[in-house]
Amino acid sequence: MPLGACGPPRLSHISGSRANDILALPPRGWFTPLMSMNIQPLTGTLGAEIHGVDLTNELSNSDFAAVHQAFLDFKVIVLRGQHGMTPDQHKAFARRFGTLNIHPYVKGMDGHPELLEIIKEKDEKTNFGGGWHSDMSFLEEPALGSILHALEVPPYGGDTLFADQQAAYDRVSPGLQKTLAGMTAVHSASKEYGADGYSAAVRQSMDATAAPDAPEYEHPVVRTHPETGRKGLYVNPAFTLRFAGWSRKESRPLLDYLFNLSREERHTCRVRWQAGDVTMWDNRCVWHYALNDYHGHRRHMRRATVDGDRPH
Ligand SMILES: O=C(O)CCC(=O)C(=O)O
Ligand SMILES: [Fe+2]
Repeated sequence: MPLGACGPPRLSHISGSRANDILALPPRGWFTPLMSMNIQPLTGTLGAEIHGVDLTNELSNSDFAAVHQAFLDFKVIVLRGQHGMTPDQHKAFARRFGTLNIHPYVKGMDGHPELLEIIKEKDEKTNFGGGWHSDMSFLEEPALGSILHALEVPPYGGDTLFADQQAAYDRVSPGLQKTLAGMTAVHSASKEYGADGYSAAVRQSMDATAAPDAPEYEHPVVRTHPETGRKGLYVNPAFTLRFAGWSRKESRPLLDYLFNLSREERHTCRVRWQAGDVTMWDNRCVWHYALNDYHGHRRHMRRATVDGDRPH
């Protein structure tokens, strides 16, 4: 099991008598933090709950290394019960992964422009993120990850779905993999944030600007993860308009084929939220989808978005 830096499997790289010495006499301050963190996979493919982490305190370097490794291994990590985590603590945790993004089209929280308040009021019908996507793929340097904190959740519904794009890529035939390897696709916010776009429609409770003329950027259709080296599909229905050099009409059948593969149930997981929970996902290799099945109830989440690099 890819437990990375967490718990006893980490010792597997230490061989022979040295491993025995360490197991016999664990030095304090090394053993305790690792053993207090427990990782529970959510499915066979994707996602894990991490227990024993308190984000209202600054993480030690070793705890952060363990969380970071779990993030790379599981791509979606859920840290339950982070009650009372303040906006500053939220940003401080996010900054351990990189610099923070300020969304170009959605206004941030008062006093904290790096945090998005994702709110659906009782009387609203549209939600934010209610379709499969990878955050900010419409930027030249799309987001590395997003960290969502649940402040108020409906009594039922409002789950978030995730789909593993590296597992999807692994299901593509060698012949099509070869074709895709040389292709790039055009991404833009113009559809989602255009006049008729879904994200533009949530402007009632979230201050979003329409962006029909948003710039277009090309990204490889197959992205190599900059930290793990694994390949994954990197196109999504919300922001990918067409393949570079192809018309929209020509692109449609192959994009639809890939999108169907990308959302196959076998490599998805689902996070059922409780107030206080924090979930972080890796936008470089995961899609997500916020379900909109709780009309008549309020849901309030807060997101920090970590900047990423240019896909290659
Ligand atoms: O509200 C959610 O569950 C996720 C919304 C979303 O797409 C996002 O925060 O990036
Ligand atoms: Fe999103």
